[in-house]
Amino acid sequence: MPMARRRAIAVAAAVLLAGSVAACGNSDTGSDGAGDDGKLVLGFSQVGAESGWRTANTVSIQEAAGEAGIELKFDDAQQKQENQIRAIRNYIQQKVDVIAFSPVVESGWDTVLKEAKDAGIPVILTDRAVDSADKSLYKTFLGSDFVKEGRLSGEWLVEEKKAATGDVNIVELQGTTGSAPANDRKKGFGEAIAADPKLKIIASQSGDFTRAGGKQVMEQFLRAHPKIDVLFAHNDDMGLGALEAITAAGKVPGQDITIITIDAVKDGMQALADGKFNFIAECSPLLGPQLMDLAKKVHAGEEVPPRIETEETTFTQEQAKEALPNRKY
Ligand code: GYE
Repeated sequence: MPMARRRAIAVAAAVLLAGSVAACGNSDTGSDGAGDDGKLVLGFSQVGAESGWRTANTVSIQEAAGEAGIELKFDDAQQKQENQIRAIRNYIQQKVDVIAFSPVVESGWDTVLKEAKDAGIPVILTDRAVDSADKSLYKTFLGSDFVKEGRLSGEWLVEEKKAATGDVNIVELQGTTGSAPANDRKKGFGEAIAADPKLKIIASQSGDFTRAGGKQVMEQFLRAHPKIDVLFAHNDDMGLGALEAITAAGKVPGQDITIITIDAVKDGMQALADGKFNFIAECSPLLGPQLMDLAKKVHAGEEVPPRIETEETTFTQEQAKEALPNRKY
């Protein structure tokens, strides 16, 4: 494992540890929710530590809380909805000032969100959406437009394969089943490639947003399908895992198989600059500063827009080479 990555993991582990200690150790916040020193207390439930994106997102939130003078209670749900519900209930019991969370899947949140609302604690959704019909259950949703990321990926492919003759066989590595980014990226990509009937998704399966998942599912795809022209992976990490499977199968990634991913974290950008990936749609994990700003506003009872979208771009191999030296995550 490269040194930089090892260091990033060590930092993330330290951050997570510090966060969980804070989460257990601070139940004496008093009835007004303010911390011992009068700071705004934000209870945050993170999805997990499944990807480079998630690590960067956690660091962004931890750092921004410190800079904003907000006391952060942090919980890592290890990609399990039941853990997130438990963390949110703990935060309600502790009477934190504001709750924020990145919902692992879209469905099944109404009950716990209603509990927070009844307790008078404002909730902010960050990164991923919920499908609750009652929009009054949360104040705002801060995050990317995942449908657009999928669509931009598909549009690039349509252009790239314009001159190809015969069927273009695509395999798709989906993110966590039932998660907003998996549902939306699939939708956007599917809609865009419908413009060209020779572009065909011949297999589509979840790799759970992890490298190990991407590798394992890609191995299955390669065994089952002799002709794979394109891989669309819902995040960089699954694409990076798939690279190992593709190389092991004696194929050249980026040449024999065109690879499109989403996120644009450093390792993904490096693979793109090296010619192993062909295109990345960016998804920014740096949501911390905006989240802290929103927490202060909703705590002060200020109106906030119901939806705040992250600004993002896309990268080709040439653009990745240029952008890489200044990439923060
Ligand atoms: O793309 C993936 C992560 O929710 C946008 O979750 C996030 C996604 C991101 O595991 O790498």
